[in-house]
Amino acid sequence: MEQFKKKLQTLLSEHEILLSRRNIPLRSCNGIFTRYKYPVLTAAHTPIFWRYDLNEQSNPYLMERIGVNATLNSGAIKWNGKYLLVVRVEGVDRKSFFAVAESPNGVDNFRFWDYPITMPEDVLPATNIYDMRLTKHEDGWIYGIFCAERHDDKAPIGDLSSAVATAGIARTKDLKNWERLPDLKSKSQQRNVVLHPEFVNGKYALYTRPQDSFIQAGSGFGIGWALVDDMTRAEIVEEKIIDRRYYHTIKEVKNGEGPHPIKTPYGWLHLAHGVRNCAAGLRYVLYLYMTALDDPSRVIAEPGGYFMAPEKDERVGDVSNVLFSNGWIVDEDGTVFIYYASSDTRMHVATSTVDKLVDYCMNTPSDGLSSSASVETLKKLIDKNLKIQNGKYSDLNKEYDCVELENALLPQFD
Ligand code: M1P
Repeated sequence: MEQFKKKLQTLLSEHEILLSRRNIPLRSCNGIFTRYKYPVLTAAHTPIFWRYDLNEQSNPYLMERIGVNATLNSGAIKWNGKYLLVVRVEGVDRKSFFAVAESPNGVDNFRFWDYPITMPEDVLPATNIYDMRLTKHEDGWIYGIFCAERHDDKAPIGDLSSAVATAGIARTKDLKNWERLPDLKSKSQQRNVVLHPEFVNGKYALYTRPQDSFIQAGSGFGIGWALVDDMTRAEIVEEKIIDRRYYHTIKEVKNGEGPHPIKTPYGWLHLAHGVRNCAAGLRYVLYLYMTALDDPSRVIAEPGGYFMAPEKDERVGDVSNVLFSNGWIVDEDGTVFIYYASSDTRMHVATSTVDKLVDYCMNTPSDGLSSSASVETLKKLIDKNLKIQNGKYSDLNKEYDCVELENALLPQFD
């Protein structure tokens, strides 16, 4: 009895230390965003009372009964002054479900609500649901659009891997009680479907990702756009591609919209993921683009290359070399909290501001789609900079004691 209680005390204390740990901003390497030292959520952050049976009679060894494998791809929303993530929690049984975790400041102290979300089924129950995008729409509802995955019953007998992806749709007013609406009707499979927060020409607007099969985007060619009359029976009748994929780019194999775009005075700011193939497998990175305020389907800025890519520990996990984001929050003061998962395993935050991200989009050269174009772009910046550096800043390097500077900076790279 005493031993059980002691063990439980240790478990609870260690968990509390993890949950209440302060996060530490790391020195920004590129001036665009700030990463943080610790992930904001890992499998170990899930409540002890989800994983252990706390009854000494039925669990005398105090062993874990329901294991959690990962906490990843989370939708995000600011709600009653708190930073909320609708987390994709993946059990050791490979099933994902949604659960809300809440933080007072957006960068640490995330705690799960007591119960996961009970998501009602569509007419055809799904085997797995994941990657919710949250949209507080101007119609007054908060919508959650997510991937609903089912076995492909047309697959040859014995093929238990082929699946079909559709966009599941649900809505809520309190993030606790969810009304399930029929899955999005579409000619192709769909994943990474996101609802735009405003009506466009009096209709609901969806960012889509048509795909040839469960994995391959193929002839889909990129992030799509479709207008829908009614979210209670959403159907894609016409779909156009607004953010195309190109050969030998970071989004050559596939791409997908992240969270819904942020409205700025200069246009809609979008966060997306791009995928390319290499000898090590698929590599997922994050990129930004902007579209016009009067037409959110018209691209107005397309900075070349990635905005964020996996670094250090982020590179390794269940599906290595992956950054994926489907949630961000913008504060009244313009701070942007970017929530991203690394390698399908854990959740992180990075912070920036709307102004910086817009500046990044507007002033980062676009991808010229060839090595020679990249060199020409680079030469232009070098020409401009050498004039400045050799002019009014010609004495800069000499003014610093390099050893002293290095010593001052080193601890921050920890
Ligand atoms: O494993 C990486 C990601 O793979 C898929 O992304 P996409 O929809 O672009 O193919 C998704 O299963 C996503 O959940 C996962 O993180």
